[in-house]
Amino acid sequence: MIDKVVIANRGEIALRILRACKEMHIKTVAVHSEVDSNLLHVRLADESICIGPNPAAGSYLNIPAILSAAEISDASAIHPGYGFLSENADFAEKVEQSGFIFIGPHPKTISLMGDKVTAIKYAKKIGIPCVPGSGGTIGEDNTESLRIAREIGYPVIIKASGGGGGRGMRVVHSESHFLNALTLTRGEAKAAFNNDNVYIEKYLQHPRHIEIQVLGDGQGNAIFLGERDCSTQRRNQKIIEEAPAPGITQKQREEIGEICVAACRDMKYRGAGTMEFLYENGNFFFIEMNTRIQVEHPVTEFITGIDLVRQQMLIASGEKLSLTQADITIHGHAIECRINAEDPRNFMPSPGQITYFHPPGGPGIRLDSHIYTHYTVPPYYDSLIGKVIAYGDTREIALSRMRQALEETVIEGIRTNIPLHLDILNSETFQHGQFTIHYLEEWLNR
Ligand code: MV4
Repeated sequence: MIDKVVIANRGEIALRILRACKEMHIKTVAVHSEVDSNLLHVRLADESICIGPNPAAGSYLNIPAILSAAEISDASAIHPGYGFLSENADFAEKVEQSGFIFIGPHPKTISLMGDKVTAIKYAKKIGIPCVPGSGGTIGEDNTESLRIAREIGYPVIIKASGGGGGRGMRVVHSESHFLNALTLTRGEAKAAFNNDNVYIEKYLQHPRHIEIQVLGDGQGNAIFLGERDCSTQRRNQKIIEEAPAPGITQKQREEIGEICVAACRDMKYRGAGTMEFLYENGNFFFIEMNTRIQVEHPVTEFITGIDLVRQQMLIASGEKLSLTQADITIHGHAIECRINAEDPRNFMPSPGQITYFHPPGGPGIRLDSHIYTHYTVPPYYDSLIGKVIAYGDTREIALSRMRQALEETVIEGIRTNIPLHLDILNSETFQHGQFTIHYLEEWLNR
């Protein structure tokens, strides 16, 4: 069993990982930037090491500094959390070459899924339903590219193979705009990802974003833990997620889940992962796979009763999956609201000192947050300061508990998006679970 873990992250997820380690009697090493010495998990960790200055490039993305910290503290494993180095294959490889366990998939799996074209090619080969499209990189021959786009049928979307998560994409509504859009997307892809490979898909106009949670042990055993609906987003930043996805039947869940599991068995997937789909008119279309623990993992933990971070640790220790698919049953409904330090009207970041904090509580409420009274939210990182997760037997009860939890929460000194969440929860479209990925932006425009 792993005996000491370096937590190579910050904020709420670093605290989440620390709590799992404590529960499992695993020692913890917090590595942090200068400003982050006051983070809750840094205070609670067995050891802490300042690895660099505040900009992430010098600290949370500083591979040599993190490896040195692991060496100095004689740790056995490194947990990357989400964001930062969590899906960096080069980092994972260096972690393993330095003799540590990377708590995540094999570096080759990260590379395979990190390149969207290789991920889609793999998905197609194994029988995962994909969006109709080029199925591969578009070449330099414009006549041929125009032919492919026409065959797919407009509107199409041009995506960068090195992108993902909404970066490096452009929608094209008619042939007259196609070649210009292709040139622009290629140029941006080259600049942002140093990779000008692009591919084309049919643009789905009203999809929902539904993702399947999987666990694999790297030895060919795998299970799925239901789905999450993450459609409520603005500019590719999710703000509310829920599980199960409203309207998805047990039959649909099992069908898509078993396809995902077959893929995980085939690639000997190791760790926690998520297959992302667009869902439209009753059909699932694979778009990408995330090879990390995700921000929204608690909704899945609520409806399955499985601790996903604990499972990550067990798998990384080399244990076979002790869970079988028969152990996974879905009970009730869970909703997560991401609490951001930002202005609820114009979405500007709102860092600064929290002068007073009162957390929510009560039946079915979970708070994953590192904040406390007098904590100062630094301006250097993303604005997520916590997540309120509400559970209930039904979606209505979960929603009602969420509303009450948000009303109980007091955060003074900075602005938060709690008022926005309350407005969304009170909207009829949200209450009926009848939303697409465009719902929030359209609602904000009105
Ligand atoms: C799409 C799409 C429509 N059709 N692909 C954006 C994030 C990245 N993961 C994929 N994205 C999209 N791909 C096709 N063929 C619409 C989006 C999209 C989106 C997807 C999920 C969640 C939010 C989104 C917001 C805007 C666009």
